[in-house]
Amino acid sequence: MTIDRRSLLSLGLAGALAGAARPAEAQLPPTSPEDAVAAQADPNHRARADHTIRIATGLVELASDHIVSTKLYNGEFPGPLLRLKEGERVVIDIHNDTDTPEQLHWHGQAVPVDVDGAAEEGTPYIPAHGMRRISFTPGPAGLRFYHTHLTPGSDLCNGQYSGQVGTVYIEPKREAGRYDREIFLVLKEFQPTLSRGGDMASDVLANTARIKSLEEAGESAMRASMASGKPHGYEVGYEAFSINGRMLGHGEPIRVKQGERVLFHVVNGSATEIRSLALPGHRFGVVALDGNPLPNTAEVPLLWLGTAERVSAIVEMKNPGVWVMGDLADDDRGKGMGIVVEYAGRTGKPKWIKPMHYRWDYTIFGRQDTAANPDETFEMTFAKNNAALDGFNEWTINGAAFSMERMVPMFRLQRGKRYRLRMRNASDDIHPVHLHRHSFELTRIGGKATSGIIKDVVMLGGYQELEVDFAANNPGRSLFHCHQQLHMDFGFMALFDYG
Ligand SMILES: [Cu+2]
Repeated sequence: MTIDRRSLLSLGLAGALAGAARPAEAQLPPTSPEDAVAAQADPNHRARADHTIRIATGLVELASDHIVSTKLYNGEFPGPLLRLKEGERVVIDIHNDTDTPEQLHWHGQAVPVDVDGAAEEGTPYIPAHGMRRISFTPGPAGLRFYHTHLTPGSDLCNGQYSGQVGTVYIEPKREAGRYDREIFLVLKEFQPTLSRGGDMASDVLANTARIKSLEEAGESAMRASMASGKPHGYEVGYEAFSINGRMLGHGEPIRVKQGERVLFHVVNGSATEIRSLALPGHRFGVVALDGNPLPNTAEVPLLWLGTAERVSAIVEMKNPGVWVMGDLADDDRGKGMGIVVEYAGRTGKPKWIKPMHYRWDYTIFGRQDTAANPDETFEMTFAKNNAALDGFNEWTINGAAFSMERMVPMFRLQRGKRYRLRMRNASDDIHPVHLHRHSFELTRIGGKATSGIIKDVVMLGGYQELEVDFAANNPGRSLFHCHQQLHMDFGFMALFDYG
């Protein structure tokens, strides 16, 4: 999806997206005083939705000879780009044409529990062959996204293994950085399969210092499991990789002109994978992480994104040619993880040059000072029980695996207070951890203090520590979880709650 902003605006993007709006098929009662006021102020307000999303099985043409069948939003991959305005209430109809109940999660937005899209928090399901009308006030501004929020477990046809991912852009009052046009890229794999042990990228994060006690705990648990005859727990791999639903070389190239400043909004829509992205001969001027402007807009040679992370970066087009913008991993790029960038007037075979290895360091985008002390700090230790659940790894937070049967909040908060999460990873996996309905500030990574970086997903390295702060300003249940689908589904979740 190459978006030329001016031409889309002239075509009326909002109109195009709302084109599917129809009279309501089901009227839900107002769910909040705000809703009631909106309904009274404008009786027509609830007659039409601003956007309609339909969940149904459809086809994605990754290449002309490679077509997959999976669950999609509005029959497309990615789902429609929803441009919302910060603070302007929207009404959205979500139809579920499948045989199973669904959840649609508004990732990165501070919305109420009844619309957030997580059953664990209490959001009602979108019933099979039914619909839900929801309404919320978008925010905070910036690059967000929406995706399904189920726990498919071993069922690799469902949850985020499917094609249920779409981008949200909430227009900020002020755009970060000067640019000529913007392009949205959704990185996504298809056709998942289970394997024993994996090849998950591990040399991703800059801080390589490991915490001795975490390493000893993790390694001794693993040794004991191996000694008892257990194989490695299952991991997921993929047959096909794509950007915006097309394998490398099988979609339209991104056509650029020399001297253009292109703002790329990159979403990692993967269920399980950490992704990299490089454009040979060019650098990325990172202006936002997870949609939020940064204290420092540093230039980097390539991007690393954990599952569900977003990076917005400006690339100055000053190296004419035909290039492959793609993943560092030759296997994944070979199976489609890339897109061609073509300068005007240039032809020929797209060129890939392997970049120098580069490790991701969040702190270069932050301030080098120490955040103010929080009101309270919660310690969280993450651990793996190798192959403990029918061959799948079980994941625990402070010794407990999450269970849908006994959904007791692990952390009770008080509204208005500021909390610190001190996360300790007693496993060698990288965990992209996520907190629903709140943004957090990175305050310490690998022993290094930082401030000013606001995110909703952050990668925690193997046997490392990380601290984030957040304000309890959006009451109700909020789900905290690892965004790696296999980790989340097999225990790596906890609930926060406050009134
Ligand atoms: Cu994880």
